[in-house]
Amino acid sequence: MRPFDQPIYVTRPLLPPLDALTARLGAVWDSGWLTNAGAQHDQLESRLRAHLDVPHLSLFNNGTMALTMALKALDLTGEVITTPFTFPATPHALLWNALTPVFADIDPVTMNIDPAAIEAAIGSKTSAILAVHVFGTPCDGTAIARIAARHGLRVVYDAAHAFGARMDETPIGTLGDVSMFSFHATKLFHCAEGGALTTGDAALKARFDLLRNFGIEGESTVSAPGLNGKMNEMDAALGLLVLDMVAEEKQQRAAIKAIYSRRFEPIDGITALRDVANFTSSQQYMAIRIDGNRFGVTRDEIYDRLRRHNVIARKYFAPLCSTFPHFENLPSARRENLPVAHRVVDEILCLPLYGALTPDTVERICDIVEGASFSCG
Ligand code: T4K
Repeated sequence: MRPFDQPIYVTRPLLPPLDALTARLGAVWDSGWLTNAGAQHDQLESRLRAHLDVPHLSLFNNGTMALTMALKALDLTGEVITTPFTFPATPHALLWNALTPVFADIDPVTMNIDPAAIEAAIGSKTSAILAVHVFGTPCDGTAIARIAARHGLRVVYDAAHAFGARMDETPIGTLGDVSMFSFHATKLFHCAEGGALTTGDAALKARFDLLRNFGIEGESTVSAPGLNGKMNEMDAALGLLVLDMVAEEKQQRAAIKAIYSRRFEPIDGITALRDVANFTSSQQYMAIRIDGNRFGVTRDEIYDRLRRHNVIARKYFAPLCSTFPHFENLPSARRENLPVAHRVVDEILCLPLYGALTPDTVERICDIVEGASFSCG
């Protein structure tokens, strides 16, 4: 099979018509107001609050800064239980708050942190749980809430992948004390760079807004050690236009995922991540697991073969965070403590998923994946 002429990436950003963006930027130019809670920012904040169906929302300049500020606002101390199977930003936000991550193993199906492993990891210094809705699949929020209540812990969700997801009609951003969303260009909804925190607690929302603006309360009062987490007007203007495109993009992505699922369903050794019951998906990633023993070809071989055909799949989240040099000496980072995560990270592959992919391209990508088995098996 011939390689694709152009690279097929794991995702492509939604791009509104350039003249629509130019018109919005015209309003920004006319106002002479480029950042620090301008009109675009305020409009996006209230539209996202409605879209995500959450009581309070604060915009940030990226998801990592938002998460770092969330942990600061909660005034956490000591140790925080988290997953090793996530993007580096998750445990790094803990380090920037002088908190020690305690890695707990993941569920073999959802790939989210396993509530039983959380419970086993709780110690005298534990102050919170930092869970990630991996690839947009919701964590077991009920079990996590029960554990947190029993041990007096705060709960923070990294919902970077879970924009617009719902569980039994519950908006994902209402779980826990606070949820973080990423609006990076690689996300379904994006502002080029951006992020948000959502919470049900008005006092926490006020704290987020203080911390993202250097801790400045008034012209002559600085009351907290804040940083610069503000979203600028250009990013907010882009976000307002992208938000109008999200519903159609989700439908297109659902159709593409259906093709992948149909093709992989009968194949022994390839498992497509399934949406859990009563769940509205964020349609963020098309993740598959490849069991090299059953399929006859390893994940890495398929990844390389896709690359040779100009398909740039991604091994999110390899390497495991617990293997980074700054974490590997933690007792919780030992391989024996994280057997499921170590297996999953060797099997995972995220395939291209974005609305502009044609069905023909998706079928060809499946052919390449399957062909790897035929040529080597
Ligand atoms: N928590 C979790 C669980 C996360 O996944 C992330 C971010 C965060 C926290 C932190 O949120 P932010 O601070 O980023 O808001 C990308 C993204 O940069 C990152 O936001 C994302 N997760 C992660 C899963 O993916 P890379 O290193 O894979 O990015 P990159 O540049 O290789 O892009 C991936 C592909 O996307 C490219 O091969 C092509 C395509 N692409 C990318 C960009 C930037 C485009 O087509 N256009 C573009 O402008 O991390």
